[in-house]
Amino acid sequence: MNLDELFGGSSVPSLKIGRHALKFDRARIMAVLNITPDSFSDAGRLIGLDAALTHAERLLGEGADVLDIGGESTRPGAESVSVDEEIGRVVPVIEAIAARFDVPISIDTSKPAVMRAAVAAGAGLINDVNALRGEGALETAAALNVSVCLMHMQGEPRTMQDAPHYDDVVGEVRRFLADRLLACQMSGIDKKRIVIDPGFGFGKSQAHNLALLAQLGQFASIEAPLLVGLSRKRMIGTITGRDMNDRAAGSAAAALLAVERGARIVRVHDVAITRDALAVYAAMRPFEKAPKPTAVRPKSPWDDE
Ligand code: PT1
Repeated sequence: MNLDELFGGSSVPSLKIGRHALKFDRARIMAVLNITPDSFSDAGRLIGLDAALTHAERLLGEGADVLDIGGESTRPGAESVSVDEEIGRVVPVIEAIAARFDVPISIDTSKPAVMRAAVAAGAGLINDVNALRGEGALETAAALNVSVCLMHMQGEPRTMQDAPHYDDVVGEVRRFLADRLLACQMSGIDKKRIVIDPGFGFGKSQAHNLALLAQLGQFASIEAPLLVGLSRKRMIGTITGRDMNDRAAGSAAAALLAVERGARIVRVHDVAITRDALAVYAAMRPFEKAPKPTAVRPKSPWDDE
């Protein structure tokens, strides 16, 4: 037995992101860096780049393990942007971050041309809310030889919250992710490079989101690291009654619940508070005994009729 084995080094799973390895000896924090007109961009782009770099530096100082850079909003009702616009937003930021910081970079996109440009600029993980279902996306990701995050979404961002419907949300999302995982492997993507995500808020009612969170353990049967994005979402606002910029505590609680149920990566805006919440969990973890038996499901105020 070598030192690595003694200390769990070689037995801990990890995810390759470019020249980095994201080690899952604890839950990892993916910090959101949105490059959209309502965030850092401006007509001239220079001030925008500077603001984005300042924010990236802050996220890293607070303990982010990965930066997820996105140039197109995918929140409910969002309109899509052109390929050129998206590349123009994200590539300068990725290049600048890759040049200045030693951090794994993820690109939040569904467009093959953006994937290529972002990877050339320094991204090592493709985070596609469309799970590589778009024209040419799967082939592009496979050819780029990078890691990928496959997310479940019912419908498309502009209309996905109109009337989400499932007979069995957990079963259907799990089946979808298992199918996409297989499709990726058949296209030549190494299974070790694939992450899955149930897609909180993407074509889901409050009850759907809560069922997914409560039963996140069901995704353990898919042998891929689980990523969740709950940060500042409407789901948290509905529970707490708080608006977007006042959801950090609720989001940290949700992230913690997800990690307790098996999530390996949490995609968040509020890195410092999330890191503290996860540190409490990591400190407690070694003292755990056998899992508690599951109680009868109590009634939730978010139950559908
Ligand atoms: C996510 C995610 C993402 N979320 C991954 N990528 C967004 N892998 C962008 C709301 O209900 O969960 N996983 N990229 C942001 N999208 C949303 C969706 C933001 C819903 C807000 C809501 O408020």
